[in-house]
Amino acid sequence: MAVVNLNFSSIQFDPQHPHIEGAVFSERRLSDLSGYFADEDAYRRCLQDGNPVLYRVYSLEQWTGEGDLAYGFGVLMPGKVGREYFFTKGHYHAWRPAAEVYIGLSGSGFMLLEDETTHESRLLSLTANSVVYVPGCTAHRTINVGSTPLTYIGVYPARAGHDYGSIERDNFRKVLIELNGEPHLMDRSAYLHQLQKGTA
Ligand code: PAN
Ligand code: ZN
Repeated sequence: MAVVNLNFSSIQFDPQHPHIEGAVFSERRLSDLSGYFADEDAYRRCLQDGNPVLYRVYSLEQWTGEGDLAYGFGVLMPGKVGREYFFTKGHYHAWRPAAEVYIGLSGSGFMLLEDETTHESRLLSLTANSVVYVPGCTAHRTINVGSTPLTYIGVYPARAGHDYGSIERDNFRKVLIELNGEPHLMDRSAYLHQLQKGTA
């Protein structure tokens, strides 16, 4: 286990199991994301098969001064609900101007971004040795399209906070599904329509 001096810290970690002293640990299982996946029948079937851990987050948020930063390690498991890849809940920052930098450590995935005002979407690659800049006022979700855990670090202003409510209510306008073995981004409404018609 890594030891952290809260003010001057240099930590070494295992990306798959970044247990870090002082980090706040949270774990989301499939049941915590009820209503998030488009294919509700597939969601129910997955739940009946068990309630797998979708992701774990280890957050270091003990700095509270103006100008301070916080950061978190994410470990997002591989898998799908129906054709939709496992993802994080996604959120806006409570303090909307707060941007965030994501650094990919291992695995293969994407970040889905959505501008709060224009609703413009962006799908950006998040893999080992990649960096994604998430501007303020932008909802962000991490998606694992690989067969191994997707691990990453997110660095954000200490005062950013997390606002989950809007995404919980409205979700993202796009879904990332597997089509012919490849990730395919499409409108949620179109995918829901296909599911209703049974052509998905
Ligand atoms: C990340 C996220 C992490 C988990 O550290 O908190 O990827 O995603 P959810 O918070 O959406 O469940 C971050 O963006 N922090 O701001
Ligand atoms: Zn964030």
